Amino acid sequence: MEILKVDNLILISKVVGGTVLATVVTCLVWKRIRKPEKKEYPCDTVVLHQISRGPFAPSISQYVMKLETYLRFAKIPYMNVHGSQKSKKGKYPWIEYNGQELSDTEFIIEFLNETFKIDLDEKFTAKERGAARAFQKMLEENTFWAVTLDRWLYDSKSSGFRLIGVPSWIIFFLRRNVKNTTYAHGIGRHSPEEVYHILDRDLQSLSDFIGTNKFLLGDEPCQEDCAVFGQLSQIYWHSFGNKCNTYLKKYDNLCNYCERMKERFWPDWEQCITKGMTQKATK
Ligand SMILES: N[C@@H](CCC(=O)N[C@@H](CS)C(=O)NCC(=O)O)C(=O)O
Repeated sequence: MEILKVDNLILISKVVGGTVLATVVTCLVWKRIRKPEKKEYPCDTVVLHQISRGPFAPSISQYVMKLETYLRFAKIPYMNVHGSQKSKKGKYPWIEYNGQELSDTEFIIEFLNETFKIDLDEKFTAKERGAARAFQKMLEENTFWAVTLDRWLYDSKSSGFRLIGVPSWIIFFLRRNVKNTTYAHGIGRHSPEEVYHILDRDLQSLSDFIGTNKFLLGDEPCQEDCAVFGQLSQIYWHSFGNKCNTYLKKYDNLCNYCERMKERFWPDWEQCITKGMTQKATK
């Protein structure tokens, strides 16, 4: 009799366990194969997918700032879609154009230049273009990581995360992700003092190069200014009380550059920010 009871219990737990497992597997497979509903967007308009507007600049993402500034500079018709959906490569921003999805700001800009027959650098020499690209890449591939560490990891109060409303338990995982990524990159193995030294050297060389120019290469902006502005905008407006801002403030010409780029391409800046999360951005 007792043996029968135990047998029944084993059978019941096997059935329940199997059902739960099957449900979980079905949900996971469904999630993977299910295609998100395709939305209809206007023809010949770039749909720029980005996260919500930022507190003191239109985005907290360097690359969103870069791409949206480029779209404005190139006068390409675009509309914003704010949300948390990342590109197929797991990053943002990304775009849709007449149904085609593209990710990575460099590939996107190349595609748009070709599609709209645009060359924002046509009046510059090959040597100037080369220098502009080198500075862009220094900022995007090196300075960016110092700023990432300053903003998301060195600040023990996580002021940036808290200001934009990230829940505490998510902050833990995000900080861990920054730690792992920067360690893999290499910069995360340095001490904070060394990282700030790297940041300062980059900013100093950019400041020396720009000198009295209004923009990166002279009195008129070039395509690479969009990326340079994207990176500097985060140090200038989104340092969240941390240290990297104090390094930028040492260089008057870089601060004036930020203000100049804002004036030139973002006349609607005030409508595109949340003023420290105190209001909804209207644009
Ligand atoms: N090379 C990429 C970089 C984009 C990028 O790193 N985006 C960040 C936001 S600033 C991102 O998606 N981070 C989320 C993640 O890596 O999971 C581009 O130019 O688009």
